[in-house]
Amino acid sequence: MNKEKMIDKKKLSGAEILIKALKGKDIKVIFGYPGGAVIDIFNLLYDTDIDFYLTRHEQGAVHAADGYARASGKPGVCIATSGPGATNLVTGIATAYMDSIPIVAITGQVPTSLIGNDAFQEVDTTGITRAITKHNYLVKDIDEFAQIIEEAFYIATTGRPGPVLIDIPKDIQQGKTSKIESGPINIPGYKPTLVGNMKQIKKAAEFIEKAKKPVIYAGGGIITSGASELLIKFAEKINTPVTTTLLGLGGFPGTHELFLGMLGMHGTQYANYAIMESDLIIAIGARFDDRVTGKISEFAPHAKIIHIDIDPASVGKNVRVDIPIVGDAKLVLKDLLKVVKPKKNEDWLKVVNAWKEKYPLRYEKKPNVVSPQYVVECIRDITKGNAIIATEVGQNQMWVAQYYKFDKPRTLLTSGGLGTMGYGFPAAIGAKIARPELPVFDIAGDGSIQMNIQELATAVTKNIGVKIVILNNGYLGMVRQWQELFYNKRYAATCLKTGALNPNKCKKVEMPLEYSPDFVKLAEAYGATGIRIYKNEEVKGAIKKALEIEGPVIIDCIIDSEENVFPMVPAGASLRQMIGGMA
Ligand SMILES: Cc1ncc(C[n+]2csc(CCOP(=O)(O)OP(=O)(O)O)c2C)c(N)n1
Repeated sequence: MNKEKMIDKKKLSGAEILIKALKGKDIKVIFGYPGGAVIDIFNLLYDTDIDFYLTRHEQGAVHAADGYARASGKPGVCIATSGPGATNLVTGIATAYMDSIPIVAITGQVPTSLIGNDAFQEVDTTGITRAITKHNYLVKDIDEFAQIIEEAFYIATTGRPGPVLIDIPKDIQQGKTSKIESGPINIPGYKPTLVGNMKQIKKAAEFIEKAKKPVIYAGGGIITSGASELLIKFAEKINTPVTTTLLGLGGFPGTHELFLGMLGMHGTQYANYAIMESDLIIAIGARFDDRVTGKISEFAPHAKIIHIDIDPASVGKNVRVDIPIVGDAKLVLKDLLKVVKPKKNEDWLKVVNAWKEKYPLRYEKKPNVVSPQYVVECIRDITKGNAIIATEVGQNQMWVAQYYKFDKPRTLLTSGGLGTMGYGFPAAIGAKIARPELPVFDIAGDGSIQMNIQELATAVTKNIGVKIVILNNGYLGMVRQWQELFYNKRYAATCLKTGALNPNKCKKVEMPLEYSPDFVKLAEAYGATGIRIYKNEEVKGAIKKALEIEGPVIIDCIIDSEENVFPMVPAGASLRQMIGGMA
């Protein structure tokens, strides 16, 4: 027997099997937080060359794993202890689930003999996460463990990707087995369809040929499947305008002449008009979310719909579909390109381009404050788009979507489906670790950034040079905007300034001393750099200075308290009913 076989015959503990499997999968980075129920795993991690990042909150760990996965295309791995460690992962797992991000979350669990006994730090982790994971496992038999890890990574990364959780009781981590290798994967009922049905694809090509006003509507699936290049070829071959969802941004170049920008609630007027006039929508890797469709019964009233998606459950779920095609976006586009005839669409493009000219995205530069849209434009100009931008949730996120022209896939990290405040900063940390050569920004609101601000300690101790740009309006801005427009300016519970028990006071306080916290001092308290700016003339200098500093920097931009995101389709209205577009 040769030496390798001898080692294979050896018995390993559950914790050893896990580490061996992670190394075998070339996992280089893990984010997490320790505790008694995972101490055996940490004890072994200590001796490996896997880079472990100790975040300051488990939510930070799971978002960082998510940001790492979005930026790199590889699965993100995070680890937490049982009970409160596991529950702190929940928001991040749900965030990844909604946006189809491959994550493997590892949690410790009390020993099998105590499960169900309300043991110390026991929660039913698989029960809690069942609805927000693509799949989850409670390891009950150490002999099955190696196979479970293999399956978990397979499920997380294939088909429509998503988070998978493995809950590992302490006795499984400590027990020993000689079954340390996984076998071939055969999961009954899980066989993702990758290649689209050729008959349907040919039918789609016929529809495209006949269409007079086609629009391509692309989602995050384009980025997941690596189909961006093919999408450009496809759009150019049939000369069809392209609009994307929030998660699809970067899947088609933001500077391309066929690009219409994002559609939906805060989409461009021209993208929404194009959809409403269209006679054929070619949806690729998008799921017709309500933020996109507006009032569903009035969505695209004249259009036939071709829907290409890897997840059969998504096809036809929200809208009626004329040609469903289940398959991987890249493979389907490849086949479609073979059969579709070139097309000019001159008349239609004339109409669309006229809308583009008549209703551009526009904003006003006000004196004595920083314009948030201008900040976004400056970051794009200075980095020439060679950067990764994470966002938080709210107005900050929508200004990024509108004004940063994403040219490349995997350069925007944002919580689309769940809309998780606090996502951006830890995700930016994960992205900077995945792509250290690129500048990474988290564009934030003053509300959202406070949800995971503790990760500044992670960034400072590991010298992760993420630049946080706070668009500081002293409000939970997006909610305040809804209150202004639809609730008669009753700013209930959205003012973040000091002395604001009476909401009306919020309007009167002077900037910036009444803001709490002082983000510059806060940066300094963590050992980072803080810069505050009050005027547009200071924006470029601050961004350049932040980029020159190696470590993490906060730029606190004082913006107009009542700046709004326009245009806007009110919730539940039709895409035609856009308000605030400055014609
Ligand atoms: C965890 C979480 N809690 C609450 C919300 C609801 N919500 C959406 S946007 C928003 C306001 C965000 O304010 P801020 O971070 O200051 O950003 P701004 O809109 O001002 O740019 C809130 C409270 C959410 N999306 N996520």
